[in-house]
Parts: sequence; C-alpha cells; structure tokens
Amino acid sequence: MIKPEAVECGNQGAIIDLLIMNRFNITRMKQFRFEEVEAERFYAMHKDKPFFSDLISYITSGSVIGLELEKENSIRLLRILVGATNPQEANPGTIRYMYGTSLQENAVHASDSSESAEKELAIVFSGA
Ligand code: FUP
Repeated sequence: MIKPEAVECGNQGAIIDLLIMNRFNITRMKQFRFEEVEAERFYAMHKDKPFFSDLISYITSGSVIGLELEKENSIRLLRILVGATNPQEANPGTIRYMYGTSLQENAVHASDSSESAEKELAIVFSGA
C-alpha cells in the first residue's frame, strides 16, 4: 500500500514503476481514503501501541493506493524492496530509503505474512 504522503507528493508513479521493474505483477489496484474504523481494523495488531492513534490519524489523512501483487516469494522479496520501517535505517535502493521521510511517513506498507496479506487485501478491496 502506498501511504498518504507518498500519494500527496506525487511519488506513486515512481513507486509503482519500481514494483514493475522488480517483477511484481499487479493484479489489483485501488486508490481510496480509509474510514477510521477500516484503518483501525487494518492496523488492529498495533492497537495497544503508544503510536496507534497517531498512526490512524495519519493513514486516514489522505488517499492511499492499495495494490495486490503476485510473485514467487512475494512477501519476503517485497519487504526487502521496501526496506526498514524507519527510513533512516533503510538501505539505499529501497523504497523507504528513497521515498520515506520519517518513521511514521515511511511511504509504503507491505504485508508481513500471507495471513496478514489476506486480511489486509479483504479490507482494502472490500466493496470493490
Ligand atoms: P512495518 O511492518 O515495517 O510496516 O512496521 P510495523 O508493522 O512495525 O509498523 C507499522 C507502522 O507503524 C509503520 F509503518 C510506521 C508506524 N510506526 C510508528 O509510527 N511508530 C513506531 O514507533 C513504530 C511504527
């Protein structure tokens, strides 16, 4: 998922190009704005964390782009391409190194397992 500040800054095209050049096959894509309840479901695993309410305010602050991607070993390979959660710790060449601006505004979200991907895709593409 491409997060609000990356969409706002016009970085979505460059990020999608990187996905294609790294041979991720885009099977679904949707630009939308999260309702608060949907965002809370999407980030339910973080509901007890101190940053949860800031995270929800941020992710509902503008449009995001949800992408369903297909590739062998896609979870692992996408997380490599995405880089560390904190852009300051991300490696050169990663999406967060290039387009992330802070720990919160880190340009993209990538599912951490196929189970989370299934849940997250159901939320993103609900009603689509
Ligand atoms: P990641 O899997 O790399 O997206 O990172 P996490 O699931 O650990 O965190 C989800 C999001 O919460 C991150 F993208 C950014 C945000 N976050 C904060 O805002 N503050 C923190 O201290 C940790 C994470």
